[in-house]
Amino acid sequence: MDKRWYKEQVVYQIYPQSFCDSNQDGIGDLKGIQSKLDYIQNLGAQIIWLSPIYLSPLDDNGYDIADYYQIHPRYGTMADFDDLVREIHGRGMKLVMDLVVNHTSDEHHWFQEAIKGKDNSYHDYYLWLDKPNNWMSLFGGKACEYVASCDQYYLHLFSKKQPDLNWENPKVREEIKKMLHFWLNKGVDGFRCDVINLLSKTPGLPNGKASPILSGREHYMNGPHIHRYLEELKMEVWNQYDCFTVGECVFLTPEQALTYIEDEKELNMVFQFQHMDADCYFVKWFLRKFRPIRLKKALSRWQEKINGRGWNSLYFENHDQPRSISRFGNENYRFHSATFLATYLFCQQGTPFIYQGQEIGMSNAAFPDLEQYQDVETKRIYQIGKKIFGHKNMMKRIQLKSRDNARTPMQWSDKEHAGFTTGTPWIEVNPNYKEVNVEKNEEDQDSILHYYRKLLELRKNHEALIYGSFQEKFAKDHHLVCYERNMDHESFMILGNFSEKCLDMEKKIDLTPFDLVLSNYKTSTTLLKPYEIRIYIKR
Ligand code: TEU
Ligand code: CA
Repeated sequence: MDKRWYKEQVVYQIYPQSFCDSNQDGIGDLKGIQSKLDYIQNLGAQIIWLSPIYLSPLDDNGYDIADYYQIHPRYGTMADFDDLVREIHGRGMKLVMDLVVNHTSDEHHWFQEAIKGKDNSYHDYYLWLDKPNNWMSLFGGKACEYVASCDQYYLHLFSKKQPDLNWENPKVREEIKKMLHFWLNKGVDGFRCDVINLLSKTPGLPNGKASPILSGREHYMNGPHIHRYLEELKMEVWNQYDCFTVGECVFLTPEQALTYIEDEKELNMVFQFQHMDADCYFVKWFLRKFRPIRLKKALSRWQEKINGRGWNSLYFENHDQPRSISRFGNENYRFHSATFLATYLFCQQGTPFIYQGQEIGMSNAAFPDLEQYQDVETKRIYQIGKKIFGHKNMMKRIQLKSRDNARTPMQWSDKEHAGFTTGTPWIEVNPNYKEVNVEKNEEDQDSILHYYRKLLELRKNHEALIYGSFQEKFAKDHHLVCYERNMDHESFMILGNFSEKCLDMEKKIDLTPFDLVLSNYKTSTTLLKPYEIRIYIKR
């Protein structure tokens, strides 16, 4: 197993517009981020990933890019960006940017040219159909849209303001490589590659199998030329830098993952989604009751399949997912379920990803009114879903699953708007900010934040927790979590109770050969209390 910095370090994801507002216009910005670098460093994270900050009409909060070379003025200037990179590197930290190249904004000048007519030189930068096909958008509804000036339809797997790029066109690939060099030469240390397994589409964009779950998906998930494109990026760009890549890959199995990450051949690691199905069927809006065993099974499968052949990413939260306490834990056990989840996940083999606010136990805002939501996906799904399920039922789904649950402002203090801004925040603050905030976490030695620091420090100081092998015990147990991390002469055991009921393990495990290293309860008996978790080391 090659030892690499991005395997040993911890990533902290920032959603820039919701992190910290330095000029009180209600929107987080680069100077705000700069003012919080101490905080991130003290947490024990060394890599910062920024969600998109490029020029954009913000239909999808920046995942719709209008110019890859410009910073959106609401976040600051290119000089602010260069400053931020310098500060980050000055601390020995790294910066990872979001790379969104499956699509651009419809306001990108390539697309503005492309719609002028079939003979325009940018026309085939995008994907066109003479007749619509049956593909469905990941945001709901049809995936193609008519353009009168061309008498054609363009493909958009996401919103109609996000036309898909034509990766078959070598000119598109040249443009992307040029842009990557631009950011890498500025000192950026890597990329989180948005929906990277969707780049390649079956030529001709034929109809797919009709399915309630995304008709057409067999024509663009891990499509025919995806590996050729990624090899090209790797050979012609990434290999020339000490650069880190994590590819977001929707609906990926571990077997498929290995085709991208075995021996890091194309990407260093992927974000997979299988453990995100622990409370839904395949598509997030089709709810089912959360069961810990489903989460356990999915995570363990990835550990076992990837172990020794590639490297995992470890995440429960990001800007697209509801908060993990509300979803997999229990808000009534905020401290214990938050620390349980962190320990259970981050002691596995892979790179830990923390999403802003996770380290202080932020939970779902679950806004009751549709008007409180800003997300394009939420609004679109509501329109489609209310015809089938009705208003009340749709609102229930949205409260549990809307991406805005993760996008409310970072809760810094109990001051107005949680200390995020003194202006009017672009989205409402979670009303629980008086209880749940950084300041309170700092003051309380027994807070979630302090626990995170101890946990990350422990991982940093023990190679077995980073590179050690993974062996699960009690795999079929619905509530007991137990696994070992072994390496050379060091061996750890993680033991926890994934439930609200006490769990007796006296007859299950002999703890005599172990020493306790870290735990989220003050006393340890043979009874595991609600969401109790312990890290043991073998003597
Ligand atoms: O998300 C890809 C994706 O398929 C889902 O996570 C999506 O956000 C949604 O939850 C499906 O129900 C990436 C970005 O992370 C997301 O923010 C963007 O909206 C999307 O790509 C398009 O760029
Ligand atoms: Ca601002």
